[in-house]
Amino acid sequence: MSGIAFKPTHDKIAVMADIPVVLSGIQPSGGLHLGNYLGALRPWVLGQEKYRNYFCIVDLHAITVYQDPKLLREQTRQLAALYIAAGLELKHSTIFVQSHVRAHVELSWMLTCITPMGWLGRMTQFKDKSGNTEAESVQTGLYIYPVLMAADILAYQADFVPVGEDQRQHLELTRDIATRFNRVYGETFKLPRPLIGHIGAGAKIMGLDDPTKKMSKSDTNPGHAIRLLDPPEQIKRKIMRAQTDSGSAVDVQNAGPGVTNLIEIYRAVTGATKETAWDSFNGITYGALKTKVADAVVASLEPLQNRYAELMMSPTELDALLKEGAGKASEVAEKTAALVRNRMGIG
Ligand code: ATP
Ligand code: LTN
Repeated sequence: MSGIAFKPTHDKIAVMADIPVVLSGIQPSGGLHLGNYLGALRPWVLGQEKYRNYFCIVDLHAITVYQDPKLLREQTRQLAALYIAAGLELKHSTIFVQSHVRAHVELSWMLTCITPMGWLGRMTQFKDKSGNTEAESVQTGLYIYPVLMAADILAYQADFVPVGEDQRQHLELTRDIATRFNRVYGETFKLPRPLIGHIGAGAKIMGLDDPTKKMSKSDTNPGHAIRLLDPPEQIKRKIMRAQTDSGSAVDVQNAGPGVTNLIEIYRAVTGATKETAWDSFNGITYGALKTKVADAVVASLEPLQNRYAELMMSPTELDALLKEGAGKASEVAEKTAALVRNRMGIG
């Protein structure tokens, strides 16, 4: 292993006040899928030069549902490698693990104290994840999860938060919490704005097995999601089995959710314009469409997969860069926590 991948260091990030700040995160709760890549990771990479970026691995969010401790540790490091393999560069982006920066938890508690329960009960992700579980036994962490997310964002006074469509409601809540804090304790937080569907993003990629449901990490059906580290043959097999509409050829005027999802995936991975992609597929068989989509997905993931394999050969260096990232992030988050303590009369 040459170590070349680690040459840039966080030190080179330009700390200039006039550059907008971006923060986002992904949970190390399982194998990342194409939706995570197209909705979040790739737009982060494509936009990174324009912003001062903080990208965290949100392990404290992951434990809102049970995670095997050993696996969680492994997945955390794997996600760091994926961030870099996808093209995040340490000269533009600070990469760190959420739990390494203690200020997130402290801020989260302080913000919990001004957040009404009614706001949290309305979150659709909470309703989906708590599902049919009796209120008596739903873990409280799942319920207050969005306040921790607000703390992640507000700790860095982020201007923008690039996420997939499913996170829009959490972003609105973050703005509500910040607004309430500012009103009660005086102007403290910037109001962050979501960046959804920007720079070639696929803001909502649907499941291959059921194109009416968003592609999701925690779905256990093997035909549901294209995982970023799936071998090419597996990706092809999954796409060839993807659910399409009735009929056998693409009719762009009447495309159903399955065909639409496949064409949108193609568009997102190739960067083709809407017109070009849709026009070029009109009238072709579903089999031919799937072959083209599968080839495009495999080609777009190949560099990431190669780089990931290389990075995972150097776990010590990965850990070192996460430590360095946490140091940089802490400097900023601690300042915000100190300001909030001061505003609230603590310490
Ligand atoms: P889980 O199923 O465990 O809730 P997830 O697949 O929703 O996981 P997250 O870690 O919650 O993944 O999300 C990471 C990022 O990926 C977020 O910005 C989220 O909006 C985005 N994302 C998740 N699923 C999709 C999707 N199907 N299409 C586009 N973006 C997505
Ligand atoms: N809630 C998000 C993950 C997340 C996040 C964040 C995203 C936690 N903290 C801060 C953006 C900014 C999710 O479930 N995808």
